Amino acid sequence: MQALIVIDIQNDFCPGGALAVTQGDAILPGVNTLMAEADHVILTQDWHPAGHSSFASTHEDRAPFEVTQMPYGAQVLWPDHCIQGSIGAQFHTGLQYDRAELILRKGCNPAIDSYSAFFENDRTTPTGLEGYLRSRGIDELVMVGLALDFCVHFSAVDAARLGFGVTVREELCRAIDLDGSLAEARAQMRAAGVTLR
Ligand code: VGL
Ligand code: ZN
Repeated sequence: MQALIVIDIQNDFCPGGALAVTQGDAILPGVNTLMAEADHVILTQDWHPAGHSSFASTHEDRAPFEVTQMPYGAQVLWPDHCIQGSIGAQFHTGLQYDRAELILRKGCNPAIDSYSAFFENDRTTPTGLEGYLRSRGIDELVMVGLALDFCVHFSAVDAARLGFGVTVREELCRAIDLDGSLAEARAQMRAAGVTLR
């Protein structure tokens, strides 16, 4: 059984948003078509408390897009984005997601970021999505959304490692591309057995 996972198509990741991904909104028509056709649709929503540890503004003398060391490893520091309840955290108004069966919110723990829909950035704390999918007999995943080199990348690699069949539809994703992060993401997805098409 297959499910479509639509990752973080929220105002803050679209043009005009706090962490805008170039052409992030250009994927909307194609994603809407895929959602209309999919057997099962799951959405993820980046959902941070104010003052989240992944925000540069939370740390003294730190600028957005710098990398810092957290107890769980390296972490990019981001502009404040997707704050719980804010307009920026809402899904883009052009996203037609009535058919979504599950909306998974992630990044809620103030101390740990969560790019992946499966694990927080310590790579061990589960979100519960694996159990949800397995208990519903879903073993094949198609992923689309934002950003290809962060949340789509980590979700795809984790899903493949957990044994799901994973296809990332690259033309229905857009990337941040920070210091070669897109090339790195592609290499790691391929190495994990993710199908890119
Ligand atoms: C994301 C950076 C920070 C994403 C989320 O959705 O790719 N990127 N938070
Ligand atoms: Zn975030």
